[in-house]
Amino acid sequence: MKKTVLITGATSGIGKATAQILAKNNFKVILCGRRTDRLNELEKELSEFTEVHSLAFDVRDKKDVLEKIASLPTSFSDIDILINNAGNAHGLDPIQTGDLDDWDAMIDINVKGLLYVSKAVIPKMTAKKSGHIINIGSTAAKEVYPNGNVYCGSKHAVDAITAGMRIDLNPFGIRVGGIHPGMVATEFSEVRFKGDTERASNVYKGFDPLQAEDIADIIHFVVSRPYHVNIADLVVMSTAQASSTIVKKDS
Ligand code: NDP
Ligand code: 8X3
Repeated sequence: MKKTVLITGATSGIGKATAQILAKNNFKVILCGRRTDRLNELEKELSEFTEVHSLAFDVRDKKDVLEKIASLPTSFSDIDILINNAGNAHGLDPIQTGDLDDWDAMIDINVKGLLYVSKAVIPKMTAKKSGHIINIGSTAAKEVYPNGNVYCGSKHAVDAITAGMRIDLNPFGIRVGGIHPGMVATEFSEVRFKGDTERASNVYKGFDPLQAEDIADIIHFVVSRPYHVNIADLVVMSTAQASSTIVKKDS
């Protein structure tokens, strides 16, 4: 029987590539994001391969998150796999000049949004005593880099929450794991630099960065393991990257 997967942040980057690979490999997919035009387009594209349902919500709106997930039609309401992927960095400033709205966005989306979506999905998993939750962290969950302060803090929180979920959901036989990518060429830097496309594209110049499809491929591997295998924690970087700040670039 097909498994049902809910993916947040499916309108772009890692989430979109994950929806594409899973749809083509016998999973039913629930696509989440705010941009309805993109959700509609992707739903149309993937409906050729599988059953697809879209849910538009802002993960910061806890009432809407809970209502939208509760409103899923019966054929999609039994979620086997939750991929908490929605998130972004907002700004790259030293702590002394950081923007309060950027800080709110990162904590509210990357941390609280992940919790709201999980709160909406977990009860059915505990009731049936099975499920799989994958939280997308970052290398920023494992180390802190200059000016990364609050983004790194939000991702360290994701790492800690992932470990906490794994412990608390252990009696229910639910798999929980974190995947922590290094630099992936998506719209991530465009969001971080507020639409400054030149600054954003410079982030990925001079080396061969990870692509969204590389992470999606790994997510497909992780969710395809036999049920007794839980990939608990995975850090993935491009070969050119050794740490958040050490990247071998063409000279
Ligand atoms: P993208 O900017 O390409 O995608 C971000 C996704 O998150 C979009 O689909 C966006 O959808 C969704 N999103 C953002 N804010 C909200 C919100 N308030 N409510 C609902 N959805 C939201 O970036 P990536 O694909 O790179 O990022 C995906 C995840 O991977 C993030 O958690 C990021 O931190 C993490 N990551 C990224 C790395 C990278 O280098 N790119 C490296 C390590 C981790 P919409 O705008 O339609 O709502
Ligand atoms: C995204 C990668 O290096 O900007 O999490 O933290 S990085």
